[in-house]
This record gives sequence, C-alpha cells and structure tokens, in this order.
Amino acid sequence: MAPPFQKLLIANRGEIAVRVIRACHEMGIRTVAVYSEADRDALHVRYAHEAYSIGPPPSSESYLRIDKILDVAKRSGAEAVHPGYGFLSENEAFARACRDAGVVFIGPPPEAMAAMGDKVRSRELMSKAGVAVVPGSPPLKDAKQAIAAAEKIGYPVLLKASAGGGGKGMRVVRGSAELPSLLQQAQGEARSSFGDETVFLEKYVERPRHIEVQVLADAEGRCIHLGERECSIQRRHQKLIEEAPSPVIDDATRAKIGEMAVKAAKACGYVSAGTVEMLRSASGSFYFMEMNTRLQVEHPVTEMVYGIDLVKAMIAIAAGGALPWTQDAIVPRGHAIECRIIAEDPSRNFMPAPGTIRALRAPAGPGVRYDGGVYGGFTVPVHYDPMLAKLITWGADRDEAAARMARALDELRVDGVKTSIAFHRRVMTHPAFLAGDLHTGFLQEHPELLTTGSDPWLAEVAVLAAAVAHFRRFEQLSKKAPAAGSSIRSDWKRGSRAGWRQ
Ligand code: MV4
Repeated sequence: MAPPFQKLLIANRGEIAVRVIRACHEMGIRTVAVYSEADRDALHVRYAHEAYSIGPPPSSESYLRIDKILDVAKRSGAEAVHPGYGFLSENEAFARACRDAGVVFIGPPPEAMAAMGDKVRSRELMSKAGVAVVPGSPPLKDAKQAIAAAEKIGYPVLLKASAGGGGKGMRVVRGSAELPSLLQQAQGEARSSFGDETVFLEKYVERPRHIEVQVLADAEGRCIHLGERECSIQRRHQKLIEEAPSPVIDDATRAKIGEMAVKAAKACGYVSAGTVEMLRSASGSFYFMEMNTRLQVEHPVTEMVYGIDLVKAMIAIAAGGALPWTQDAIVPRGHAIECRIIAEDPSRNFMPAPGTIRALRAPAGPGVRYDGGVYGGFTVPVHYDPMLAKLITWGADRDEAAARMARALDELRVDGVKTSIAFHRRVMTHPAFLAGDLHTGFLQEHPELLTTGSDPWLAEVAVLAAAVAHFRRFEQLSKKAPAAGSSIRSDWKRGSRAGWRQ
C-alpha cells in the first residue's frame, strides 16, 4: 500500500520521537527530526532521514516553538507533524497553526482538545452525554457557596482546579471548618500554576484505581476502544508502572467502560488516538476524570495486548483513512506490563539525576519490548524529562508478564546514572503487586518498595564480597588455589554471570 504521507516531521525528542520514526519507516514515510542544541547527538536525530536544529536547550526556545517547527516543516517539505506526548501535543494553538499552514497535525481537532482541556467544561459535556462523572459542584465563587456545595455532596470532598492536571491545586477537605482556608490555598495554587483560579468540588473517592481506556476514532465518525490500562502505581502523580488489562476488570466491565469511553470521545468530536481517564472506586464504580488528547507514554501495553500499532493507526487516520477494524475484531490476548526507566536518585527523594550514560545494555528475548531514547555515551540533558526508556514485557498471563519483567530488568544495565531499575525489580516480586492489589496510594502503603534495602543487585555484590574475603583467607591458609568445582569457584561464576563485562 502506498504510504499516506511522503514525509513526516516529528515535533518531539527522546524515546517517543524514536517510536514515531520507527512507525514511519515501517510505512515507507521519510522522517524529519528537530533537535535543540542539547540534543545534537540524540538518538532521534540519528534515526531520522533529516534533522534540523531549532534552537537553545530550554524547551521554551526549541521544542515549544511553534514558529520554528512549522518553519522546518516548510523547509523540509514535510506534509504532516506528529507531536508525540508532552511539549506541543495538547496545544490547541499548535494544532490550529498546523491547520493554517496546510500541515496535517497527527492528533485530534483543536476543538476536541479545547473541550477536554477545561475540567468544568468537560465534566458538563460528559454528564450531558450520559457519561458518569464524580458528584461535584459548579465553579466556586466564595467560601459560603463552597460550604453549601460540600454539604450537598457529603464529606470528604476534593477541591480541584478547572485548568488543572497532575494534581496541582488539589486539596482534600474533611469538614466545613477547614474548607475556607483550603479553598484559598487551592485558588492560589491554581492561579500561580495555570493563571486561572477557577476551582470546583468533587466527592473525594478514597483508595481509587487509575484506569484509562484507549480509543481510536476516525474522521468519519467511527470510534472503537482498545480496552483499559491500569496505571495505579504512581508517585507524586507520576506514573511508574502501567499494565493491560487491569487485574480487576472482566469482559463485561471492559465492555461497559469501553462504551463510556466511546461515548466521551464522540461527545467531543474526537478523531485520532485518545485516552479516557477514569477513577474506579474501591466498591467498583467508574467515573470519568479527564480525556488525554494525545498518544500516551504507556500506549505500548495496549499495543502488545491488542496487536495494533497505535502510531500507525494515528498516521493513517490523519491522512483521512477509515478505521479498518470494527469493535468485535478488537480482542485482547495475554498481559503486558510497562516499567518507566527514569534517571533519578532514590537517595535524594527521586530527584531527576541526568548525566552521561557510560554503558547501556538493553534486554531482549521472548516477550520483551524495549523503547529507548538513549545509548551508551549519550549525555542525558538536564533540560527535559529524565525518562530514559520504557521496558515492556508481554506474557500469556499476568504472572508470566511479571516474571519476564523481573528477568528483563536483571538483563538491563544502565551505567553512569542512577535509575529506577532496582525499584521496578522489587515491585515485580512484591506480594501485593503480584496479587493485583493496586490503588493510587500503593507506594504510600508499601514504602519499603521505595528504599534500597532489598536490592537484589546489592545482594549479589554482598555474595561476591564474601567470596573474595573467603578466597583470600583460603589462599593464605593453604597457599594454593582451590580445587576445581569448589563452592568458591561457583560463586565466582555466579558473580560473573550477574556482572558487567561479558
Ligand atoms: C480524584 C481523586 C479522588 N477523588 N478525584 C489526581 C490527578 C487527576 N488526574 C485526578 N486525580 C485524582 N482525582 C476524586 N474525586 C484522586 C486523584 C488522585 C489520583 C488519580 C489518578 C492517579 C493518581 C492519583 C493520586 C492521587 C490522587
């Protein structure tokens, strides 16, 4: 089949730029990369057919510059732009500027982005469309009105910013006495973070799961869902591990929340790949939270379970292609888990810890997918998100996917920067994780997972240190090497197998 575009520009960097480039090359589309001065040697620049410098390292002067990116589209002759995630991916002005410049924006129409960008507006739209939303209030004018609204909803309630996201401006309120001061705090935070102090109330859902439904919609009004992802394992609103399907969702529930998501997408005129984020209460009720109008970091777990390339689907839809699948052709198979490999320092409160990667070994083998944006020798810039790669494993069932992840994490070596690898390795054998007993407070409830106490790699080092000490003493006592096949030798073999240079 002829490619839908001759040439496509990727307005992003890192692993997601590489991911989009891979889809393009499989489709026979030529690729144009853009890069900041900090990314001259980045992987996405090496993989693309062409690459253009767009300015200094700060993203406000490079990856967020609509004018520079559209200038490159013009100079290179790219017919379409894929924004990846982050940066300009949910920027309505960028989608409009692409439209005005005659460049195809690979994503939803700006009108759909606008409808979902504002919380109060999207809540209203969803509830009119018959999609369940958490009981809540209109925008709050003052403390008196807030107290009356909270009384009606019932405590505990949650203050949220209408322009919000990522938990900014959120405050849990357990009684009317604390509402006035928390309202002030929430408004102040909303104003400083989003330049809009509009806040509203919702019933506070305790110990919820974060479950999101992937949808695909074409320009002719067809829309399907590709089941759910469970993203409950997060720290400070940053997702760390995602999986598909959710361990608590059966086929009937999947059909129900899938229909909710399709309804949500249709109500805002959605086109392209999108995600409807829901909260599942401990008692099993689902509520619409927000719609992410972009390709998400965790899209690979859905791809693994449904056997569909979402990036290729986005590109085909943007070129005016009709969805080639009906809902009944969308069948999940097995289970997939994703771990975000982040350059961060557990001993410094998980601060980003960029630096130069001295050596990198990616895992492979059955059921393993490695989506990376770096290589050995690359210096991870301090200016951007410190995620280095995503490791995704597939298994016939959840246990196999988790065992494969543990094995793949053991194979993965990143030398030179501190990473989240050891954390992920601990989670993969943790009883609560293996039981599927997840909720958004999972890591607060299991703080031992965040500390290095049971690092299996440190355990290997301890074995080696003991072996060295024993071997030295043994040599001094006997003045000769140990016999072949002794336990000392086998410890060395074990150490060697687990070690670096092979
Ligand atoms: C909630 C909630 C409980 N009740 N809304 C946080 C960010 C935003 N996307 C939605 N968030 C929440 N909204 C009600 N009515 C709990 C959270 C929440 C959360 C949601 C998803 C993933 C992680 C979270 C961590 C803390 C709080």
